[in-house]
Amino acid sequence: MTTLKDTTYEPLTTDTAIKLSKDLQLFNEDDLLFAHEIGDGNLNLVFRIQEELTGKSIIIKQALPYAKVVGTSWPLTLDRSRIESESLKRTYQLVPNYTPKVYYSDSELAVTVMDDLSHLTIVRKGLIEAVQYPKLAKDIGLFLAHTLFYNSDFGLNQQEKKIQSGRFINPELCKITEDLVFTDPFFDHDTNNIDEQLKPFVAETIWADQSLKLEVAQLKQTFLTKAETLLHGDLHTGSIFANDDETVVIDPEFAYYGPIGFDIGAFVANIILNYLSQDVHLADHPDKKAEFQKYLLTVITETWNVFEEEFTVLWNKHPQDAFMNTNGYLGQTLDQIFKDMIGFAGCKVIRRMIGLAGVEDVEAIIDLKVRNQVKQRALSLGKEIILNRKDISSIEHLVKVVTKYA
Ligand code: SR1
Ligand code: MG
Repeated sequence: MTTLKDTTYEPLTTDTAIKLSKDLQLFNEDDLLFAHEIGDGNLNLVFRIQEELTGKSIIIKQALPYAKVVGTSWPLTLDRSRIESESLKRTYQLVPNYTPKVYYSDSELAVTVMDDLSHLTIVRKGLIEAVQYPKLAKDIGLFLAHTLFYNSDFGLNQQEKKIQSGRFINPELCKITEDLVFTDPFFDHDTNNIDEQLKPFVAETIWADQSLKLEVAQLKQTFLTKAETLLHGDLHTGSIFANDDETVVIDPEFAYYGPIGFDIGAFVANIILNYLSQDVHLADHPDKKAEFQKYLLTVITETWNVFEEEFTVLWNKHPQDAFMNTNGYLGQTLDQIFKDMIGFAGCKVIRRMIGLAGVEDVEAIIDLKVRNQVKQRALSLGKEIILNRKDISSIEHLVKVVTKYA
């Protein structure tokens, strides 16, 4: 019998997704299964397969040979599916509580079959609704410390790290980040998505500022060359599922060996954007707004503090380099990660305001004039933290800068 998993690449349909899950014996042949395509990201198909009687369910994610957000005119490698499943498996070894389990992956079909996380919500959606996730900051801080440390030369055998980094060469997805995060938003580029009313502000504040461009050039160079650790590569709040008790990180198709500060900066940037958007979403509920924005600021500080504390514990517990007990080395390393993190957060804030892929937190603001005001504040904030990142001395200092823009 020919099973689907023996065939060559074709985009799945709900019927073929059901067939694949039966071929893989994840369900019985006579089970009554329902499939829905639930993908709302920029790139892939995502099917939820559920058995009617028991409610048992799985997710089948399949890469398309193009970027869904743009269409077939933007071809995109299917190898990202292999990268994603290998990253999920590696991450599951390190932090199983924060990672979906992969049941099957196939680089030919570009599919990854994994845990269904429908009992959780996407953090971006929850934050827009002003839902507080009590464990989010601690969990993400621990996730970051363990993944970033144990995939780096500080925590992984240094020969093994070189071999591992070879499996995560991800040129096409890195190119997306190089263009959409570090280049296009800083020029009048046709991938940008900018309302005409906002354009003069962008031209003056971002495109004409040579000192900003000089800093972004350095940050881009860091992204291009600093192969410190295996990154998630796209750790925004849409890549995190959570509820009161659990936090799970998904979607590492942008995984590659890059600078430690990058994932932390991505997460912080997305919290900042939600913080700014709440000025509008919660404008009619001032007490709730104050409380929720305070919560968001604690997410930023707690995430960094937990990351720093845990990274320090791991550094002392499992050092892989003879110099790691040298006085000052840990402090210097953390200081550099902190400054990189702030710079990357600034670039990510700016790209989400004027680049190809916006964020719902801000795009959901219906009144265009009000939305543009929020975008202006975000752009100014992003610019300030990029320019001043070397003088921002602590996470509390960063938070203080953020509060100026609310
Ligand atoms: C063409 S992909 C656009 C964006 O979506 C992903 O989530 C990444 O952030 C990428 O830059
Ligand atoms: Mg994604």
